[in-house]
Amino acid sequence: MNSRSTDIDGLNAALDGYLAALDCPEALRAAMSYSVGAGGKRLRPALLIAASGGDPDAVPFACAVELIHTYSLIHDDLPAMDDDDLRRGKPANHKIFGEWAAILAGDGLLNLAYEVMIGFCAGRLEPRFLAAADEIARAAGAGGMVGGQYADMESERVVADLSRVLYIDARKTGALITAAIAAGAIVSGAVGEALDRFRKLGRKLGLAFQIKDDLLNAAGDPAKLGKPVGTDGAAGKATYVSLAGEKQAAADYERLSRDIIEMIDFLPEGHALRDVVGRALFREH
Ligand code: GRG
Repeated sequence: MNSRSTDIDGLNAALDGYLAALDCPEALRAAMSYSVGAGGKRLRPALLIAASGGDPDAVPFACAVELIHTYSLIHDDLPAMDDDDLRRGKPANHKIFGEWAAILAGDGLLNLAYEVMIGFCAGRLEPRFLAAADEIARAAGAGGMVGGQYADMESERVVADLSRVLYIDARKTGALITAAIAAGAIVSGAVGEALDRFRKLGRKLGLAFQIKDDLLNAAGDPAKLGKPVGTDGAAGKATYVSLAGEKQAAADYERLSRDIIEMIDFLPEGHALRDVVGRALFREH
């Protein structure tokens, strides 16, 4: 077993433990556990743990980021939002449990993220842990992911140009990826300019991740992705790929990837973040 699977196994065990410890209706726990356990790349928690240098104190924050990410996917798939039937290769949460249960499962996961972070901080009272929780909370909220999703939903009524698409991508997708990297660095004690370097890396990686998502939606393998492709084009959705064109978007992605590889040069040889960033850039699903 390599260090990567050990990290992810530990993370999955911690997630299972938090879910099992909830004093809640069994059917709600089942709906929450269904989506957390449905697979997924665990990219954000892997980035967080790697950016911390593998600090075990990063695990609760890594779990919180994955819980927030999973809630956002459940809500995003609802008929009132993207109306998707498949997620992570399985039926979307509301397809199994129904709409109101899926809404509450998402709410439960979001709240659990804060219970995990605040519970951990309360037991330690160290400023770096509070700062990591603050980083994640702000990225997940109206100034970050929720605001980005709002602007994205609104785009059905507003003509979106590239600057609007970049605004949406930086918040809807980029904010949580940036916060994952920054929170990991904060746990490891990074402050000031050192922390800023991690944030800049997160912003670039967040944009690259979204462009790759758009490229995969345009021409990826549905079997590998676990969801249909071509949905953005069929819905006439404004994305980086639809506005810049597939060829230009692919070229921009190459350039961004090269910039990111240069940016991670500041990390010591063998630092785990190099590997996780590489995996994020060269993913096929
Ligand atoms: C509902 C508040 C709210 C926000 C939703 C995450 C999100 C915001 C929407 C998902 C729509 C989407 C497909 C965005 C593209 C980028 C993205 C976040 C893809 C999913 O992340 P992955 O590929 O998923 O890391 P896994 O399943 O591997 O964890």
